Amino acid sequence: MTISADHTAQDPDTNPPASNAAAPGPVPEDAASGAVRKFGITVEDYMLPARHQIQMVGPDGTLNPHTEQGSQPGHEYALPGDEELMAAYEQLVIGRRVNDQNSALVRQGRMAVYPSSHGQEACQVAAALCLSEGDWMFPTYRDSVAIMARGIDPVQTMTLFRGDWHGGYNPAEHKVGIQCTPLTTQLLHGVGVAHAAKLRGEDTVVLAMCGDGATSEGDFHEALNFAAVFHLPVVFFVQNNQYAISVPLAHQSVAPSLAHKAVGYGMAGERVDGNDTVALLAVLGRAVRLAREGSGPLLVEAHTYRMQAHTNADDATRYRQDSEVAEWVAKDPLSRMKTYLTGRGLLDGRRAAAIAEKAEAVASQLREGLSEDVLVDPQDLFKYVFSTPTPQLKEQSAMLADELAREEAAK
Ligand SMILES: Cc1ncc(C[n+]2csc(CCOP(=O)(O)OP(=O)(O)O)c2C)c(N)n1
Ligand SMILES: [Mg+2]
Repeated sequence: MTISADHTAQDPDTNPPASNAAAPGPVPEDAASGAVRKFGITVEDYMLPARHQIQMVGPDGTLNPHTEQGSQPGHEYALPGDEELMAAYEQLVIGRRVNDQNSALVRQGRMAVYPSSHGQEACQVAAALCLSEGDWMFPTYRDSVAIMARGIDPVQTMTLFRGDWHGGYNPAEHKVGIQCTPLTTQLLHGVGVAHAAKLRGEDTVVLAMCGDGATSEGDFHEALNFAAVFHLPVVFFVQNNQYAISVPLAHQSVAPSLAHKAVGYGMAGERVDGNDTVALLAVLGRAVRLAREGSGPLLVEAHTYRMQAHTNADDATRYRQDSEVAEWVAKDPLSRMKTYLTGRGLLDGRRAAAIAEKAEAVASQLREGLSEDVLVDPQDLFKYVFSTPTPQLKEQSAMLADELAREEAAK
């Protein structure tokens, strides 16, 4: 396959120059040609993911020799700093505790549903830590831990899963989209925000998150293509946890990897061990940096595993073997990071105990904050959809009011 670096050599009749700021216009001296100069590699080698997943710390918690980290020219990664690693470890411990606490709260009936990211905490934490304050994150329903690691109050973060009518936090204040359940819609929201930021001349980067199953949605194609054509500062972060509920990835895609999909849109892709926090910080950190410098969008695929059921409403034993789960438990992101940091002399028993105490405090904050029942007015369903309700909504609202009144009368 040969990919031309010369994006300006297009037929001017079929690709007329931009006539206004909203049109994509000719791609500037862009990512691809810039990368060719910057990294001294071909456009093809820039856009295609490295031949192997990037992995810096192996499952046993030891640092891989530089030559065995999966990097190659143009795909080279620096080890993150000690402070960043320790901040990530703290969030990993809190994230695991929150995942397990919430699963218990669901069983007690204090949360309606919780899509746990147990096993995916490295992805969650790195997604939050790679962003600057002015950047935006667009999460899925499984990304509560990432939202908390970005600094949003734990109880506010979980509001949606209590069955409340609203998302709990103000997206504009925190620069975090509401957790999306309709698959992949958040990628389009993220691309829209990136487009607006670019038109305003801001240096905002958008991290738009989705799962492996979501890459089968039409919205995935539309978001990636729009971002590439408009040369937007978006990092698409795909957490490939191997399943879309009960459907394994092999039934959805036979691409060499999901990261390879990037090249079809004219953007760079990379794949990384999604249970290696160190590699994730390095790979996502570099992707965000490149996007901010004007590279256009990039796609990062993290190979990870959902160690628990899809949600409390799912029985994972019906579609996967215990032996498969055990294989991934052996690659656990948390114990890996603990061994690595302890070996480096950055983590000792005292520090680990202090971090565990913080995690306990967050868990008890959740138990307390989620202990009261949510009081919802069923009419709120209709109130905030449009500023002027449509005739259909008015009709539905009246039907509901009538039904509730009859129920009340029958008591
Ligand atoms: C548009 C749309 N179609 C179908 C669903 C039902 N659904 C909910 S989660 C899910 C699987 C998604 O898998 P993936 O993207 O891999 O994310 P994961 O749950 O593994 O994090 C499906 C099909 C949905 N929520 N939205
Ligand atoms: Mg999945």
